[in-house]
Amino acid sequence: MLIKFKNKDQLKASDVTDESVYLQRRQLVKNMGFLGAGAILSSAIAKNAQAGFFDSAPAKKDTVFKTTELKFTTDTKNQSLIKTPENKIITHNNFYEFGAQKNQPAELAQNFNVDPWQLTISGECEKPIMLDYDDLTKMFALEERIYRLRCVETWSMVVPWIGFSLAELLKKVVPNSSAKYVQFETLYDPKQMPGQADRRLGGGISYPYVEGLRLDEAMNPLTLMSVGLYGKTLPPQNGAPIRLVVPWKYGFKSIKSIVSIKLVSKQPKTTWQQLAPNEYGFYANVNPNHDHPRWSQASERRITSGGLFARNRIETLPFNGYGEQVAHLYKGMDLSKYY
Ligand SMILES: Nc1nc2c(c(=O)[nH]1)N[C@H]1C(S)=C(S)[C@@H](COP(=O)(O)O)O[C@H]1N2
Ligand SMILES: [Mo]
Repeated sequence: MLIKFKNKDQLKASDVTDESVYLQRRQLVKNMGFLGAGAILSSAIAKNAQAGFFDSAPAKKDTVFKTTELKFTTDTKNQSLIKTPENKIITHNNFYEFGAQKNQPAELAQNFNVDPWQLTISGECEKPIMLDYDDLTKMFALEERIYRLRCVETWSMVVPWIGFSLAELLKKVVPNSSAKYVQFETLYDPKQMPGQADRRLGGGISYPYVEGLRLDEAMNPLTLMSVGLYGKTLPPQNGAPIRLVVPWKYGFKSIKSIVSIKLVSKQPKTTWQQLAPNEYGFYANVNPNHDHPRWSQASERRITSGGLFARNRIETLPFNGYGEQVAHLYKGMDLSKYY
């Protein structure tokens, strides 16, 4: 799937290079008759498989979902980041509702129906509201935010998200003085989400997927409600029609396909914390100095335009490089206790 740019001014040299190199490589592999060659893929998988997580190759089939172009203001601050090619962002996913392997969401989410959609914002607030599908992209001015995404499994990407600050949405409902945390919930619909109907496919998670933030984390200007990427509405595998993006935390905090946002007084339960509390905490701030019990978090593999065997090991940064904007939120806290 090629990127269609609305406006030539938005086309940067880095976009052209990344995308065309990747497409050329794919074409080359196709010509050589290698695409889908099990031997090559499975050795790559064996190399990358880590501690029960399956890091498989991009999906082989071209994607078929419908997206529409969005109007947004371009991110001028983060243009120096090298973006992960769109094709990798939309085929290498964690979305266990559509299968626990990296290539499954892109295949199994293609018929996911996101219109109509209802997102309720309720709980400890003065003016609870319900947004429908059109509100998600029309109620707020959309901006592009080019953010690093660091998965707890040690791979990372750079994604040009489109969206609006969660703070904008929360200001609309006017949180009251009892609101201390925000709880998020993904759609529960086993008819549409095969991982919710089949425990093995869904990685043994009890659904719906739930997440949470402290209110001050939720109000931080970096915290994004994303409705698109690479200039278009989100593909289903990336969390259509609306998902959270918290760039200084491990990827699992960035909950997808949200139907409920609730202001609450107590720290909410989160899916991964319930599954393995010694491995995944409530805070989950990216921290190279606090290892996962089963692997180091000191470095990461950045997914770029390179091939399956590309060596893109880089150092992981505290708060994923966003310390200047968010470290103050955790002043005086022992980050190895509140991991
Ligand atoms: N509902 C839901 N949200 C989810 C997940 C999931 O399995 N279900 N996976 C999380 C994890 S582990 C990561 S790394 C990111 C991946 O986002 P991406 O596929 O858009 O890169 O989504 C997060 N949000
Ligand atoms: Mo993740």
